[in-house]
Amino acid sequence: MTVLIEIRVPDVGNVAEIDVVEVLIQPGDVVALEQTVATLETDKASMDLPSSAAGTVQQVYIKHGDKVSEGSLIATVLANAEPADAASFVERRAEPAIVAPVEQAPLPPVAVVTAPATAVVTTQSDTSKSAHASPSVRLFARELGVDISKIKTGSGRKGRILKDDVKKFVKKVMEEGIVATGAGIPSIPAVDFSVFGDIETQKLSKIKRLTGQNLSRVWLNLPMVTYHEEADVTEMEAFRNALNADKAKGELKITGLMFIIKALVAAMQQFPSFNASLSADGEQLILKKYFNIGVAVDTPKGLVVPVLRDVNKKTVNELAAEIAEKSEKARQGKLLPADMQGGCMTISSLGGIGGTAFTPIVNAPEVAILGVTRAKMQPVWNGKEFEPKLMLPLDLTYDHRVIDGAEGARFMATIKYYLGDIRRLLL
Ligand code: CAO
Repeated sequence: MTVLIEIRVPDVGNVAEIDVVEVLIQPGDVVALEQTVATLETDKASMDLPSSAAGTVQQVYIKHGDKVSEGSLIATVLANAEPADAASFVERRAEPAIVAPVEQAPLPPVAVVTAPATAVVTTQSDTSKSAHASPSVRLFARELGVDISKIKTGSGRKGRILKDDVKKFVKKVMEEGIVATGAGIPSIPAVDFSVFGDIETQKLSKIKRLTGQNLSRVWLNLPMVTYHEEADVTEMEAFRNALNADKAKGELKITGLMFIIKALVAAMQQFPSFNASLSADGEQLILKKYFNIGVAVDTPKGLVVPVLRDVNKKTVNELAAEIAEKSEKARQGKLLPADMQGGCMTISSLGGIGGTAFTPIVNAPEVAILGVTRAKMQPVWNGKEFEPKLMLPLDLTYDHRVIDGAEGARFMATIKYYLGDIRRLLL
């Protein structure tokens, strides 16, 4: 037999007006016996109102901010009961129940019973040492391992801490944990720098904050190795200068980067594990059949990585045009999220600025990144004499879970081979 049980405010002493500070159920919810359905508060006490029946909530008669008093109807719960129990419920019925008819498909006979709830009451003097929160919220915080006293103020009336405040606190700690402390790694202590001299505080740009989170995540998750090499680009540079000399004034110039991208893709075609990503569980390698290359672009607001698609199908001139267009868009902050997705490997070129070597961080879930610094003329021994050669420093960082050292070295040797004579890219 099904019975409709009313949950009412129990005797809480001579209090005329009790505030409803939180309603934790809605029609259709399944509640367990003793599960908290609402939190009520008087000037002196806070109380969790438990459900006096297990079943499905039919109707809720209160909302946050309402005022109730002893006997006020809180909700009705449709519960299954043995006939004997139902009879005793009906006998226990204390007052005429004012319940809206239950509108639903034909059901077994419904008996309406009133089962006064026994509220769990906490006086505020009991909790004066701790935070302003109801017992159910305290319990919820304890279950999550949250020290509720760390939540300074809540969003409820008079700064009461609500369940949502606990959830927000956990979310914040998790996010900060990833950035600041990683997996239980001690955080860097806060220092009051103003003690040592004048300071100014600037908010980090959104790009820097997001990049920072991503880089910290990669740093903590990937075992990375960086391998350094130098490629002889003397002939490539001569060819590039000849190409640019042929270009009309104002026409887009070719930089070494376009050839480096081409050489990188040729190497990826020979070493498929560089054009891959690990599955989330780390058990499988997902091999990609397309060749999209991300190019790190320095912008006033921080680093962004537009992706050049299907690089294997594009000419050097097409790549030059696309890099010019996308880096300009990046610097104007006009890149769309889709422009930065789908990369297979990234190139970070600092060659226009300088440098001899650096250790770029893999743009996971990619498995490797190629760093480039400034080419410079060097005397290179050819077995008989020193020859002046333009040497380009390259830095390959890879995820050691996917790529082993020998493979990394062979991959780099392949890039070097193509850059040494870019005609080989035609073969
Ligand atoms: N060696 C010597 N000269 C180089 C060079 C290298 N490795 N790379 C570029 N140059 C030269 C170019 O030939 C060009 O010379 P000219 O003006 O005489 O033609 C000049 O430096 C400027 O090049 P550029 O940087 O404008 O062009 P690019 O195609 O090489 O690079 C881009 C384009 C978008 C990658 C670059 O502008 C950029 O933003 N780089 C910064 C990337 C970055 O911040 N990486 C760090 C990420 S942290 O991991």
